[in-house]
Amino acid sequence: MPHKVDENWGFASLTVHGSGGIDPLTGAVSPPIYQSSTFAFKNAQHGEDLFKGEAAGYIYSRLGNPTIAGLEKEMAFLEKGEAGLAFGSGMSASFNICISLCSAGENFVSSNTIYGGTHALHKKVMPRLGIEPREVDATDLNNIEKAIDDKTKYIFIETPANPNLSLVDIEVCAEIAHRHDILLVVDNTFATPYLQQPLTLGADIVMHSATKYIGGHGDCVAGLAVSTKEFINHCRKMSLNDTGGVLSPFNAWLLLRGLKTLTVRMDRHCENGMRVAQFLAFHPKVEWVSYPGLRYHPEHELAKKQMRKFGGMIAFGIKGGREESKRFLDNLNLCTLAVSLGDCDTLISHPSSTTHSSYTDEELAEANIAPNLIRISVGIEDCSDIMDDLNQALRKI
Ligand code: LCS
Repeated sequence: MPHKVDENWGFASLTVHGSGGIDPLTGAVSPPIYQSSTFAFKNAQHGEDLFKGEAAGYIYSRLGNPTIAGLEKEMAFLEKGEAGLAFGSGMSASFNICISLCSAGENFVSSNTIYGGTHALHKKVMPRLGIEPREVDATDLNNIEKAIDDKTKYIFIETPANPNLSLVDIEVCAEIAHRHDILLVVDNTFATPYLQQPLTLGADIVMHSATKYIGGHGDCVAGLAVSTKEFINHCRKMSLNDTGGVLSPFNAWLLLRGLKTLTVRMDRHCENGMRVAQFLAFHPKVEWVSYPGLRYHPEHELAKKQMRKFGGMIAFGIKGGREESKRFLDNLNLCTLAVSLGDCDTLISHPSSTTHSSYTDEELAEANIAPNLIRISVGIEDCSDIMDDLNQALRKI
């Protein structure tokens, strides 16, 4: 069934028709879910050849699966990389990337403003494997450069960062990495490939918690990475196949379905995000707002340079203390009080007591995660309803 995808199409066309496209066997427009753990060999020799890598084909779904392969190909396409790799969660992606690049006795340098689970992976898990995490304030790239030594294997950044929406200059960071002959890994979860394509800015590996905007509907946990064929083969064979944190075929299908609407969802998230950020910025009960689209955001110019639009994530602080924040959150109706982000539904949370509770108070201060920081993942509802809900809850403080 011919289905030619032209790489020069616009992003929306690529997400709709992407390389996970029409099934060549049946013409099914929605990709089939190969819900099979194992794949029959034609004969004993075929089994041996597949294991030796001398024949192409599927063996066992921990090692590869056609539905998952469709997703990996499509994601590589959208991130403008050579190959993709799917994982059972974003954390599995982070862990497997790390152990593919570092061995005991080596280190990596990371921004200190990152998802709390990634911070816990760095600080609690990797040292037990003899791998040293060096977390620094990456809003000043001199700190990154100073932390690099001859045992450093890669730099890890999240931009925009969870939860305070600070930005790191990907291009400059890639220059630093390459000057030291090491790799740059970018967590692109907040931006998605529609808003930002780190590989085109010089990064070597891009990763996602696909649980978020890629899936888009809050119905599956998943991770993705895109890089060169060489790195992806290495990560698959030297780490993921043996550690086993793979995605299920059904969840791969959910992500392929999510990708079809990525562009329209992101346009709406961005439009609502900007309006909610402006509304909060002028609200008398709000102390501060961090949204890359606001002119006074410290990295607004950088956001314009490396992002297409500014996204749907906002951090803000309420005047007063923890009690005022709790009263505000407890009075919301439309905005759902929950962790995670990137869903159609507006989700709101207090990171320092939830997603970022792996940080000590000192680490929170160093990472500029304020005690009154509230994070909102602006959904795709009618924006006036989101703002009305925020307004009525703010008025109850
Ligand atoms: N990277 C970023 C930027 C994230 O926000 C998350 C999860 C991960 C990686 C890990 O991905 P997962 O294993 O959950 O798919 N962030 C969450 C958050 O902010 N609230 O709940 C999960």
